[in-house]
Amino acid sequence: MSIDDIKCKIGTLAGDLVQNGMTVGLGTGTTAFYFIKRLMERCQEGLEIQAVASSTASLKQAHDGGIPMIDIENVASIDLTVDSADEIDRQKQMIKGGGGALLREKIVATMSKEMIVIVDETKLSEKLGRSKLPVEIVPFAHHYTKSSLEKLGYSGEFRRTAQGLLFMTDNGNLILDLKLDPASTNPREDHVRIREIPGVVETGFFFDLAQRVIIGYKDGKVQIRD
Ligand code: A5P
Repeated sequence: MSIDDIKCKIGTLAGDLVQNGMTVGLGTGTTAFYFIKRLMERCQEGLEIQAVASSTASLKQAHDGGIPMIDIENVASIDLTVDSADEIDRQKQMIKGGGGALLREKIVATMSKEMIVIVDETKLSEKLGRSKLPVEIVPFAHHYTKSSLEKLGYSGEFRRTAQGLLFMTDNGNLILDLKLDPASTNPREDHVRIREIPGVVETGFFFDLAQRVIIGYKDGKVQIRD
């Protein structure tokens, strides 16, 4: 099975778990795309839900596909959020933000009674740190923020668009992709140390948010970790 077929399979499966009346949080990325696609189909078949998006890209897909979208400012809590990850370990700790939506994704996940994470097997990790760690940083004095992180031993590059411009998040911030070393990475400690720098808004480490994890394998099998 191709990775794209796996993403479609687990996204569809997660879409089938949504129930009438729910307020649903929509993740971002190439896997969440298939979850949103399935919800679009189900809404056309009569499913009644309302949804909030974790990015302008997901908002556009869902809105264009006929999913009733509501303003997050009018939501007290979300019943179920489905999103993917760049890396996830056995304790369900994650690195997210490969698509640059980590801040909104974390807020939406935090507002949710349940978060289901859908990943293909390539995202499974024994020890986080294989992927770069996206860190959202305010544009003001971003070079100084980067050098402050370097002094703490965290180095990386600002993300750029295909045209070579600085990538800007939906919140008007920048993404610094930090290179980690799995051997020396201590996610909770690193998260706190990085967050202490004033220009840092949020890191791509996600702790204690994922409840169920749906894993799709190349041989077509699907595993659910509760
Ligand atoms: C978006 O900012 C990310 O957190 C994504 O959820 C993560 O990068 C996984 O994306 P894919 O499903 O595209 O691999």
